[in-house]
Parts: sequence; C-alpha cells; structure tokens
Amino acid sequence: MRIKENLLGTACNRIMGRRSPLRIAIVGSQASGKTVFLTSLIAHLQHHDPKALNLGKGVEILKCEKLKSSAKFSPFPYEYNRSTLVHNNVWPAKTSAVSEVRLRLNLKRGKRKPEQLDLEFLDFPGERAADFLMSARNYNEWSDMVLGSIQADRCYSELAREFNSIIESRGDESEMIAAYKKFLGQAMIQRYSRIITPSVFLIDSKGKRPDSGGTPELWSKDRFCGLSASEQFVPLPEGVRFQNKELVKKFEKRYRKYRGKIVAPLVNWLEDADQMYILLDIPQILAGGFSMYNDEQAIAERVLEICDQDKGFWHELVQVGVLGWLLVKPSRIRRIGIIATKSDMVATNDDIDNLESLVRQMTYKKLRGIAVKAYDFFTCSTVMSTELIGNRIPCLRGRLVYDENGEQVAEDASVPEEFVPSRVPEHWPQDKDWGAFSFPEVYPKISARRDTPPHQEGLDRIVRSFLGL
Ligand SMILES: Nc1nc2c(ncn2[C@@H]2O[C@H](COP(=O)(O)OP(=O)(O)OP(=O)(O)O)[C@@H](O)[C@H]2O)c(=O)[nH]1
Ligand SMILES: [Mg+2]
Repeated sequence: MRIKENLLGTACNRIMGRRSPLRIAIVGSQASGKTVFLTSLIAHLQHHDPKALNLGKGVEILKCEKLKSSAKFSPFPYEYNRSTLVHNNVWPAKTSAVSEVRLRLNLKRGKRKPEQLDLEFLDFPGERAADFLMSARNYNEWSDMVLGSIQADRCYSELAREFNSIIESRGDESEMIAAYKKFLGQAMIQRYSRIITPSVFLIDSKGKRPDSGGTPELWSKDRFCGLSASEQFVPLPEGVRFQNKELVKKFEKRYRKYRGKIVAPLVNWLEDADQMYILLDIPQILAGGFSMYNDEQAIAERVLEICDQDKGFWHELVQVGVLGWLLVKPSRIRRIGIIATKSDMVATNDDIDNLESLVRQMTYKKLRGIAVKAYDFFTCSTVMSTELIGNRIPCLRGRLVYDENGEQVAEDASVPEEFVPSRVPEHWPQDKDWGAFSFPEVYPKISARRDTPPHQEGLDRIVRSFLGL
C-alpha cells in the first residue's frame, strides 16, 4: 500500500481516476536489458526530441527533472551509467543493488496546457527475480515449487542428483546445505541459471558475486543460501519435511527472515506499480537452448503472478474502509507489456516481427489467465548498436565484443565489421530441431554529445503506452 504525502491530492486523484506518481515497473532476469533501457529512457525524457522519440503529433516533453528518491532505495546511477556508455563506449556494469528513479515531466499535448506528471521506476539485479516466488508462499510451498522446477528440467535434475540422494538418505543439516549450494554452483556454471533461489547465493545483500575463478566446491564454502552462514535454508520435499520437523522449523524461520529482508521491499514496490513491463532477451534465449527457455518462462510466470492480485472491490473495501480505499487503496497493476529487447541484434524486419511473436507465445497463456485490464507486446532496442547492411544476405555491422575464437576484443581495438546473425524462427523450436543460434554481442554505439539520447527503435511505442498517449 502506498500512502501518499499529500492525502487530499491523492483522494482527488483517486476520485478523478488519475494516477500520480505513475509507478512503472521494468522487470526481467539478469542481462535482459533493464539498466540500459532505463538509462536510454531517462536520456530521451530529459532531452526530448520528437524526431528521436516520436510520442505522437504535437506531443512534447518540455521539461524532465529528477526528483529525490525515497529513503528506501538508493538513487538510480543514471549519470554514471550514461557516462560509461558515452565516455568509455561500453555497456553499464551489471546491477548490484536496488535503486530508484523519480522524474517530474512537463508534458505538452497539442494545444492543451502543459501538464505535470510524476513517474517512478526501479532497477534491481535480475538475479532477485528468481526469489519472486517467495512473495506469497511459505517455506513448504517454496520448497515444492523449487523442487518441482528442478525435476521438470532434464539438465537440472541431472545436476541435483547428489543433493537429492543426501536429502533422501537424511543427511544432516550441514550436508544438505553444502549439497544444495554445490548444485546451485553447478547450475550457475552450466548456463548461468536464472532460477537460483535464494538469490543471495549469486549476489549477496552487499552486492558481492561469486569469485569468477571459483568452483562449485569453493562457492559451496564461501557463499550462503540464506542471510548468513548460520541462517541458511534449502528446499525439502514433503516426505523429508514430515520426518524432520525440527529442521523444518529452523528453515521456516530463516526463510521468513530472508523473505522479509531481501524479497519484500522489492516485491512490495512492484506490487504497487500501475504498469509492469517485462523484458525478455529472445536472442539470448534462442542461443541458450530449451533449458534457458524453461528458466526464462518460469521467471516471466513468477513476475506475472505479482500482477495477479485482484482481490475484488468488496474484499479491498472491507480491508481498508472507504477513506482508506480513497487514500491508500491497494493498487493493482492495470497494464502489462511484454518486451523483446535488443532487436538490433537481428537482421531483418521479419526477424523483429518474429521476436514479438516469440514473446507472445511464451507468455500469452499465463497473461490470459490473470486479472489485468490490458496487455501488449513490443520489440525494442534502446541503444541501437548495429546497422543493417546486406540486401540479399541479411547482414549487420557493429563492433563485436568477441572475436571468432571467442576471445574478448578490447573496446578501443574493436572496429565496425560485418557479420551475419542467425535468423529468428516464427515459432519456438522443438528440442530436436533447436539448432545452434548465434547473435554476436556488440559494443554500444552512442553519440558523445551530452544532449543527444541514444538512437532507439521501439522505445517510442513503449513510452506512448505507459503515458497513455
Ligand atoms: N545490442 C544491444 N545490446 C544491448 C541492448 N541493451 C542491452 N544490451 C546488452 O545486454 C547487456 C545487459 O544489459 P543490462 O541493461 O545491463 O541488463 P540488466 O537487465 O540490467 O542486467 P542485470 O543488471 O544483470 O539484472 C548489456 O551489457 C549489453 O551487452 C541494446 O539495446 N542493444
Ligand atoms: Mg542492471
């Protein structure tokens, strides 16, 4: 629930059906493009040029100021991210902490008087998305979900053999914890797993990640699956829970503390959003194969569950009363967008259309089953870093991050070159014909001029959607 600073203003907005500030959640797993999206978006809002970001006839952002962020989260490091792009010509670093950005827009629509609109966004390390399933679940339910998704995936169930045999043979607490962490470490090595929960194993509350030169055995010693060495917990199946009631009590208590400290602040913010946009990196999922598809779909479903909280008018009214409903009504997400990011990594308009149809196929069923007023599908590249060249053979030009031997090319040594990415299929491939997809990573292409936002494609449609233009 959000208690506004200005209660009277809030009540008026509520009665008039206006929402201000407008809270827009941008979510996605690690490397889906959230930080780059927000950085490019802020640059476009701050230096709005209708030719670079077309928001419709006569629509212009006259001014965009940054407001102080709330005490709950640190401010989004916009200047730092933008200067990383502009001065170093490299992508911003992976996100290690939750941060917030609040903007005040002065928006002009045609001949109407300019209106003021406040917007709120949040950025977070994508690894935390794996923990979203904790939000409305107790320890037992979380355990069943985690073990269910391990079992449902061929690759994970293979990696979890040792863990399974230790819990089935009723190993002691420390053996179970060590075996679970070893499994998480192996899952991370195999494909930088998206479903590692508790996510502090990958990124702890101080933002520290596992040492890159480590092994699952080493990480199992120096990483925790809980808030600290003495507060770790692992998922246990029903039968084992039944036999180990004391241990389950301990895990349940640690789990609740973890959920309150790591998951709740983020999920509460997201639940209270007006709109939610889920970013999916389709080129990466195609290149990663069916296991990555399974992970990403599971994450998208966990995120969509957050949106599915329509308890009905009467239920809410009973909960908070009439005045409460006007002032702090539990808000619900009214609009969802599913966005296929990094569309500059594919080479034709057909491929871009197929990106959209793949995100649609991945999420459509779940979307139809949840209580949300509107949803839509988008494709975008928020920092266009390639240009299309070939005519008969679809070919791109960009500064490649890796050479043909997979060695990283230093940024200052990379020069624009031509390459042919894979084609994007119209439908998700079946296991046997998944094939090898390749969408080479490129360095960003960005103007060094401070007031020139990155070249984008598709961002304008998304901004029109959340501003209701
Ligand atoms: N070509 C291209 N690559 C992009 C674009 N946006 C993001 N990327 C690539 O995707 C990577 C990840 O983008 P981020 O914005 O850092 O992803 P994130 O979702 O914030 O990831 P976490 O911080 O790990 O949660 C970048 O380092 C780029 O390599 C884009 O518009 N075009
Ligand atoms: Mg990030």
